Amino acid sequence: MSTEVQDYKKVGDQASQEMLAKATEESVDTCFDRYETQKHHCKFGTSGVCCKICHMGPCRITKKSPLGVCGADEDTIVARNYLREVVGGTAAHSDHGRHLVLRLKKVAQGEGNGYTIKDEKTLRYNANLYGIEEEGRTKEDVALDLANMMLQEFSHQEEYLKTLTLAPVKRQGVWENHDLKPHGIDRTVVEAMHRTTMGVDHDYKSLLMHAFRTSLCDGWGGSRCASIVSDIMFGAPKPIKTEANLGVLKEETVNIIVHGHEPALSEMLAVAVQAPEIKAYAKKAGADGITLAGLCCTANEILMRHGVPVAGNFLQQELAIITGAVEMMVIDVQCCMPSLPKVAESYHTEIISTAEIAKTVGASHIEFNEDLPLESAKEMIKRAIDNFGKRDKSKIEIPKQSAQMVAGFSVDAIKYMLGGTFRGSFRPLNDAIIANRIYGLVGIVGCSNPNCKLEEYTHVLTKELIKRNVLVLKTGCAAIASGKAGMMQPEIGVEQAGDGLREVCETVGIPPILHMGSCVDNSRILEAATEVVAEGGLGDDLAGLPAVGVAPEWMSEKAIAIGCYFVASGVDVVLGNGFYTSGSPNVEKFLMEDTKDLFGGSFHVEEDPLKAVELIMNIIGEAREALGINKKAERKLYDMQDRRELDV
Ligand code: SF4
Ligand code: MSK
Repeated sequence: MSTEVQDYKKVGDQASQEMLAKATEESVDTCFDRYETQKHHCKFGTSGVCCKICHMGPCRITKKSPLGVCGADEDTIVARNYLREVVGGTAAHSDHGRHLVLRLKKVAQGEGNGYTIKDEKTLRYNANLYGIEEEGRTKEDVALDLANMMLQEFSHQEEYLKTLTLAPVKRQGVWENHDLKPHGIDRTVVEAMHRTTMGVDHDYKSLLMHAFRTSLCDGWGGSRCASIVSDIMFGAPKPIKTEANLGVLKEETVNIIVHGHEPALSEMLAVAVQAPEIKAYAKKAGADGITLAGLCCTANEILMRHGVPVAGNFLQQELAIITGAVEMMVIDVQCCMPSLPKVAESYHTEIISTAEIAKTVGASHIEFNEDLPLESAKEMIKRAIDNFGKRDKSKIEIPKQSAQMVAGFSVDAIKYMLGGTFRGSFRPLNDAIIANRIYGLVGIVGCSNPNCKLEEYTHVLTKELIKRNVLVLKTGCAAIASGKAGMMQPEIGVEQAGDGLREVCETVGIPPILHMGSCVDNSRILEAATEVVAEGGLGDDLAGLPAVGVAPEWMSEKAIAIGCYFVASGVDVVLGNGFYTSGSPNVEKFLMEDTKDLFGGSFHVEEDPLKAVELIMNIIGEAREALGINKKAERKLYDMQDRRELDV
């Protein structure tokens, strides 16, 4: 183990600091140690000029050797590598979406085996959006048509992605004009891999345009399908209270952690832990109940629908095991470190992998029985309970820290908060933006990364933005970071918000930081922005809205795909750390500048959170100026008449 990791302050929250100190004492390696041994990164890799696409290479571009064996220059190599990263992210989100759509199809065919259509209203609303006849038809018939339509989103060979038609008309025109509309998701991804293989597409602009085309398959395709179908089968999220940080684990209970991204199994686990026979089984084992908690985006999925507490985000997955109090960690897909079984060796924790496509050496692989999902979930919980007696009590140390939070702001929930059941609408939000009570909207999304002081950027940015009357929308691990820091307790958030934002939040009863879900739920942010445009008064396109996306501490290819679909949708995106593209000034110029002319939004890199705040305020200020709403905030406080009009 590296001896260099002594500065636990590198990790923002105290719970993580305590667990890192414990890990050192117990000689357990974590990603923070491994980062120290890996941090002298290869410059060819970080600048994107290393190519190993064919076996004449690997080729690395330098001043002395400016071309690969085949003649590829730095622009081609950097753009090819970039496109392949976007493909990785798009494929991950979309495959997640596909599994859910296939499950919805089974439910519709009467083979749900415990899964049902929980939210008929959401089903019918979305069927309508996609032009599927729903009136007078059973929910199963409607669901079958919707599932089949969504499956075609993957398989279309000649037609374009249907979901694109949900974007503002002007945006659709931009995509049309730039030939950016993707065909089916599978076709687009396969084509991307073809374009980037040896000897095919060598024009960096053409490669990058396909990166943006591919990303649209993610944000408007696979991710959107995932969010819609999850809402139909598990219920559209509504504001719900829960708690976050390692302190949600309990010494006296059996602790089970679900980790990854797909909600299907964790939904069943959330149901199964409530079963009387399971509770009795835990009692018999000497436990005072069962604590089910989440990590990463599986956590976001079940916290938004069941209030299941969050043990932590991406970089706390190993630290959770180090508490010595986790009986079982159930992993599915994405962001689950292969190191987990190695960490678990020092404790009694069993790591269970559950997805056919995601096996981990050292984990027990128990494929989730789709025919008997509830039984399967109960068996898994019983196995965790059996593990309770194997704890080494001398190794148990659970940090005390946990903070209350409110999550679950789907677009529907926001509409409801703004206007009530019968008048649900974004009008009050648009009016507040026009009146400069709310200066703008910022989506803060993405991961945590040991390459920076954990979560500091996210916290500084969030605090400064709400102070300046910016309404913050959050997803993924960035959302969990704010939850752990207590900023998602509405009272605390409101206290820290600027006057205008506070006034709106207090009037309509929303917090200034809205937890909108998991990584795939970034599609909800696009949906919310589309609602703002449709409501009127703030332009006719997503480009030009006083809105910005930020990925402060991103690490995953998925974050690159997300950034690309925001930019292709016309929204500026600020990154806390840059891409592996510095080896090609042309590629960087295309991503950071040319895209502004093409799409209306572009990437910006700013490593200093306070400078990022200034940058974001300037981008929003320019948008407000162009919209003609850059006037001073109306300082009028709401009177009773206003309140009645906003009655929620
Ligand atoms: Fe080298 Fe060209 Fe092969 Fe890449 S594709 S490894 S640059 S020869
Ligand atoms: S889990 S992709 S670390 S946000 Fe969605 Fe967190 Fe990033 Fe994974």
